Amino acid sequence: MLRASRRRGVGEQLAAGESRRRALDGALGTRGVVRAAAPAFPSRLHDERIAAILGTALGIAFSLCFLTGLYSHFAQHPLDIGFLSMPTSPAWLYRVTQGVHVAAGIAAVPLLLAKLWTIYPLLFVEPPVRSPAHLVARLALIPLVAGGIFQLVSGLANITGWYPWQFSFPVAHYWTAWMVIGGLIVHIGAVATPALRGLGRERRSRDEPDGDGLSRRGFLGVVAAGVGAVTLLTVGQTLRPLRGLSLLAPRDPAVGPQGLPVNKTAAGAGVLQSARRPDYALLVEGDVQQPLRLSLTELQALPQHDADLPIACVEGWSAGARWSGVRVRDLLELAGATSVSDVRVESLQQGGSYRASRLNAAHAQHPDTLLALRVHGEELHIDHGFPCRLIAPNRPGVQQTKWVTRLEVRA
Ligand SMILES: Nc1nc2c(c(=O)[nH]1)N[C@H]1C(S)=C(S)[C@@H](COP(=O)(O)O)O[C@H]1N2
Ligand SMILES: [Mo]
Repeated sequence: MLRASRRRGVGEQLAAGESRRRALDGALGTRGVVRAAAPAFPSRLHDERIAAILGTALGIAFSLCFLTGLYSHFAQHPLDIGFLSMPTSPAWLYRVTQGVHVAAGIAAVPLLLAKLWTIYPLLFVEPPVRSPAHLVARLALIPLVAGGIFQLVSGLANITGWYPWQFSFPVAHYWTAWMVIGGLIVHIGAVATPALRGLGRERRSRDEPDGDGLSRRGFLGVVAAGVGAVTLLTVGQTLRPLRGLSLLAPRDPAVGPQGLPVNKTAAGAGVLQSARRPDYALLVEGDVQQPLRLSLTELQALPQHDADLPIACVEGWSAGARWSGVRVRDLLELAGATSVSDVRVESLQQGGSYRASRLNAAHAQHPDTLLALRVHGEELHIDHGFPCRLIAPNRPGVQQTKWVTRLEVRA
């Protein structure tokens, strides 16, 4: 389908080869370099303009992934220096940034495949290295391409809950992101000139002699349709109105007990028994004047407040809900915590990375930061954190700790 040669005379083919060679010469700053390689790659789609358009789209997708990913990283590993500490509003911020992160990563898959196909003839340029600058540009492709493929493959595996590897996904995903972005910056420096030329060049499709296979515009159309399709078929996991279309998404935001997805179940966390024990108690301890030990009945007797807040998982799904329960700040006040720099929130769950989380001062004092006892007017399902779970504005799902049993206050 992508083959440009037809039953043509030898002379014609040579002539066509000659013009394609010129086109490839221009592609990506390889002027004069691909001469030897060009005739082996006859498709007119190995083209500077296509490479530039796909490269721009991919650069945007990777940059969105990087920035939203950094935000997610620092939301989970806060620096807490002045303005860098995580804000409590807007409450939906993390939901949007992480939705964009995963959607941009998914959209990058067809873009990357198309881009690699467009430029792969450049792997065979002669000589392979022309100058020190060219060597650096080519070496930068290793972190960019290998790292980019790793990010997309491991990210997709992560959102589908598939962990076939031994390494820690967040750590590997974070450090590889820096490699990719480093490679991307060098790459942009190396290809800026030909890319701008490619983008600025007039569309030549009209004077192009008729060939077989896809036109440039047709090829870009197929790629755009692919990007649109994977986006529409997955983004419903966070954009509720598109839920019905969301055939490829790993999560349906409305499927689960009480109409909410569950990430870790009570059975998976090993709390089926401990969460239902009649002697369950919530402890409020640490830098407080009056440590508290509250039974579930006592928690239920405290003033209850509502908050409409989303669960926004790092995996890119999110779902809004109406929670009600006790304000964390009321508990802090009750315990006589006069100054609070942070609060460690601990679960009944014994092991696992997400058995505890931390509230910064702003989150701890926010009126919507609740130890929720109910959702949508019902007692919490055990998989959603019964007897009580943390819910607070603008936090990654991993920090909305379930089956909470202890708050440790630090002054
Ligand atoms: N104790 C505990 N709390 C936890 C988790 C966990 O593994 N253990 N998973 C978190 C994650 S990753 C998410 S996305 C939310 C999901 O909440 P839900 O299962 O009620 O939808 O719970 C969070 N709370
Ligand atoms: Mo999550």
